[in-house]
Amino acid sequence: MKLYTYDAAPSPQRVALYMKYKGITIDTQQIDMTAGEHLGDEYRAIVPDQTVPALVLDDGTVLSEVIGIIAYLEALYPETPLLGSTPLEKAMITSWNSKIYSMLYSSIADALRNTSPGFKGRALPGPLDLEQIPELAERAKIRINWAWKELNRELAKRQFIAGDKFSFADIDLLVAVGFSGWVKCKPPEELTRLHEYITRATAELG
Ligand SMILES: N[C@@H](CCC(=O)N[C@@H](CS)C(=O)NCC(=O)O)C(=O)O
Repeated sequence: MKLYTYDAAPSPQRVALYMKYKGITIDTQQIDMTAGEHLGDEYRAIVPDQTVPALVLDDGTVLSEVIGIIAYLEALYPETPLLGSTPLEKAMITSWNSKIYSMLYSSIADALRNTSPGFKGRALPGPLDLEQIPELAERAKIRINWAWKELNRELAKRQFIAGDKFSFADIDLLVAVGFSGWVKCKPPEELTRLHEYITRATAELG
């Protein structure tokens, strides 16, 4: 199998941190997003979604959703589980993965892509070219700030976001914290539980 990725981008970072934590190595090719390589014919022929990361399996199957890539790798490398072991752990981690995606990734991406000149005409990732809607960026910033408060409240209940063990949902959240810096919406200092959590979860990554 082969992984197409771009180290500087947040979705690829989620896969990279997972692989590092698990000690997995895969034949990897960087797709230079700044040069628009992901939009070129060559990459589109391999990955019609035109996004990174993408894992191409030996039978030609293309996995272009981060959670699909992680589910596949987790089944191949079950040691040190990061998607949970018990039914409850699995349900909690999957739920938080989805929540963090909608609360944070989609709103941070909206804030970035609806204002940045580099994303003019490309307000969403993927093959559909759409114009920017600056009002969506304003709404997105409200959603991001609300998400930090919600997460700070949730973290009163648990050590890690989906339970008392470090999981892939924590990788999702740590990468989202970094990504939020791209739109100057990092978690406010006064959310102390969230900041303590960031320190604790980052330490797990070694
Ligand atoms: N469906 C993917 C989306 C991945 C995604 O949005 N990747 C971004 C990089 S972080 C991308 O490829 N963007 C393409 C573009 O900006 O045109 C997921 O699992 O989250």
